[in-house]
Amino acid sequence: MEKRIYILNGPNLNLLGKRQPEIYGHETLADVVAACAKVAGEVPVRDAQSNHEGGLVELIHEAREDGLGIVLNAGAYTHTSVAILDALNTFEGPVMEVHISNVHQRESFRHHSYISARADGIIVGCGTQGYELAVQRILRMTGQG
Ligand code: CA2
Repeated sequence: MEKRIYILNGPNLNLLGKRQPEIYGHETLADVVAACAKVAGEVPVRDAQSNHEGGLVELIHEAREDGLGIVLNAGAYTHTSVAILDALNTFEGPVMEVHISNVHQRESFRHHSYISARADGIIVGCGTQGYELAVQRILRMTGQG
């Protein structure tokens, strides 16, 4: 079965490029996915966004079947969700945690991440380029880049 790189986004990230550009930039989620697909080259990408915690858990379960690796920006669930951490712990490939903003320069409730305990790498504060860097890292970790 051909494996895919999953690019998963959590709540409100469907608004990327449409609100708060001073924090999250001008690129839309579609722009971000297109840039990731370019970096991934021959390796297919599967992108999805959910505003629901259970939706993200189910997408991670899907990745258990054919995921080469997961790039995850869990949005605000990063700071609250043991369920997403538990799901990630059932996935065998590399997991890259991405945050567009530098969460460490923001409110203290954004400084802790449940995802980080499982993530193989964490990219924060690199804007939407962070997703491309994460894809590049998954390719390298899986011997394809
Ligand atoms: O910096 C990030 O990528 C975050 O994961 C974004 C989350 C925030 O809760 C995390 O602490 C850090 C919020 C996503 C909201 O996305 C929007 C995008 C455009 C406009 C409004 C919200």
